[in-house]
Amino acid sequence: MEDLERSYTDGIVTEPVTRRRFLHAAGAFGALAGLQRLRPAYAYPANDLQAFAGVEHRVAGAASRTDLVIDRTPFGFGGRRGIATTINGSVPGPLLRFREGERATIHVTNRLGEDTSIHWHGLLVPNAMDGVPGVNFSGIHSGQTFVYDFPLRQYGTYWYHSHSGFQEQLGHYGPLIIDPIEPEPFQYDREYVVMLSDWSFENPLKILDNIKKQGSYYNFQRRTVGDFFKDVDRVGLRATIADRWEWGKMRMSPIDIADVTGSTYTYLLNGLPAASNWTGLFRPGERVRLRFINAAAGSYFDVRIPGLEMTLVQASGQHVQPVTFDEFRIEIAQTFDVIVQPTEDRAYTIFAESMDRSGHARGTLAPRAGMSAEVPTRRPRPTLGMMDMGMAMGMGGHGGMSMPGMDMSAAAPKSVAPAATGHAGHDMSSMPGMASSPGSGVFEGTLRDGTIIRASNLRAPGTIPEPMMHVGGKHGSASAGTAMETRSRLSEPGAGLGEDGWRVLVWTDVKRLTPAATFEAPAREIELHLTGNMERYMWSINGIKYSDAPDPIPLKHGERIRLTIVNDTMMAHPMHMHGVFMELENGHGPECPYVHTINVKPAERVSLLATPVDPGPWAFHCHVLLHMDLGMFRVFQVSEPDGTMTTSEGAAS
Ligand SMILES: [Cu+2]
Repeated sequence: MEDLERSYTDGIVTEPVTRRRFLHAAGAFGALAGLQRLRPAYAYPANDLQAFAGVEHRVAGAASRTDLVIDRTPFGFGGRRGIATTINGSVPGPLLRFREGERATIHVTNRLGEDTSIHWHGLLVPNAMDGVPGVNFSGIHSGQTFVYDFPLRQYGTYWYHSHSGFQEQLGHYGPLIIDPIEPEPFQYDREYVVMLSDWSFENPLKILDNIKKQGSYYNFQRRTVGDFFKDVDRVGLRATIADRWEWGKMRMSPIDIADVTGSTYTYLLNGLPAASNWTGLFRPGERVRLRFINAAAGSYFDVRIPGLEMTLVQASGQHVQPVTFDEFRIEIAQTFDVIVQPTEDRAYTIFAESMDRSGHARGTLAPRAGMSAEVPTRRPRPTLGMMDMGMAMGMGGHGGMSMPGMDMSAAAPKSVAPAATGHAGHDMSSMPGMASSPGSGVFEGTLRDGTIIRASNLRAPGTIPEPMMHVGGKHGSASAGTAMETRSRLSEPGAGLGEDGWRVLVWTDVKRLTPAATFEAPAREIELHLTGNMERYMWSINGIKYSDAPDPIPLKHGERIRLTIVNDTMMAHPMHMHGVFMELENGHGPECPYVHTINVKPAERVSLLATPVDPGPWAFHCHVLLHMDLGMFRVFQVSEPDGTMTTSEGAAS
């Protein structure tokens, strides 16, 4: 990926400053004023209830020209400053607000001194407008203005971000809302965008360098001898030793929850660190819509608002049947719209812990500005179990110490090795063909990049994939610790969640509001394996990183496909498909929800249905920025209606 070549020269400036020096600098350098200026309107702590009622936050008007300028701007907090990659001078960028059915015309001017781009995450746009350099266009060169112009074919909460280098990590992201033509099936009195992200004063290149040298560089929370004896007390010596031995063999650690952590990240809510306490105002009894967006480069957040239950009304921007819970994990690049109804005349904390518990973002809902509520203490770091290694079928749970080596034959489907087909790279001829197992299709072959294709699938559309054994095919040296068994984990809240006695949102709870009128079975199944090696910090798909992948994966215009994503690693990967909504097969048939991004847990097998119609090459990748950068990325090429393949090339003006 050419645009991901390292092009940073100045990057981030980190300079610890004393208070005196900081105040001195503030006069000359404008640091304090800069901080104020950096914040977009919707991120200001509220002091006027009226000003925060709904659509006043609109920056871009529908059907009118929107201008965005990408530049570098000083950014900082807590006495530290750096240089952010900003959109119209702010982090996050301005809220873009349009109306469904209208047209967006957005002029993007690049003042960075290096190429940039904007991708409209989750929007169904013509291929040339999708904004991925090297896939859809050549990028926006410095000094140039590129005009994005596309019809708005959907409603909902989305966001936008750079697809160039590490600009997204440096602040190049913002929220995007498309108001629906039809009235929404739920009511609310006011609304706020709650955009979560992660910021580091370290240059992203330095972060990558550190982590490549040592996979656990940012993981200071290593297990100790004390932990060992605690585990012995809990599960016994034999199980503890067996567990440690298995982890060692996998060259993984059970605390590899996140590869970049709060030891370098500061977690932000609407561009503000926890101490700044972003505040959204309400009048007691009002229904408040919170549009949560996870714009982090590498962090999942577990979100709760103690004292308030939340009702999900949209996921990935699309209406869902209301489901009520106390906590949710927001996947990287996902959006969840929830409604809360605070009735008391008091403040409530919006608490967003990072998944690995190394830090948190925080904001407040309050009847008056300047109020705050108790901020919960972070829970202990979760540990992965053998299930996350694909080793403990039907045993144990999260954070548990399941004994490996159990008999897997009872539940394992019989595998039938297919005839070996043309396949470069690693040997997949012993991959389970599964022709005889229920719920899977007839093996058709593997593409040169290792993607498995099956025809005439037998499993009913919308059903959950069955557990599968991973036989042979370890995806080469770029992959370590290939999961032995993969299965659906959509009903699980995820590592570190679900043990606090409160309700946690899981994907099997989510159903689309209106069932699909037609819900056809897929004609073909395409199976991709997420692969990697944490110790060497290599990430790939089917054991092949993007730069070595031979061809795009071909899709036919209008064909119904099942995309099966198998996570053979022990880290979670939020996978994002450009250009098409996917229907997550979570057991609800025609009520399966639409998603643009789906998290795939360790050792999980997730399947989605899709009917791509917009021709051209579309990116498909992990939304952990470093994983994408290092090769967990593919291109799907959708044919023209007449079956021909064309490459779309946008041109900078
Ligand atoms: Cu990933």
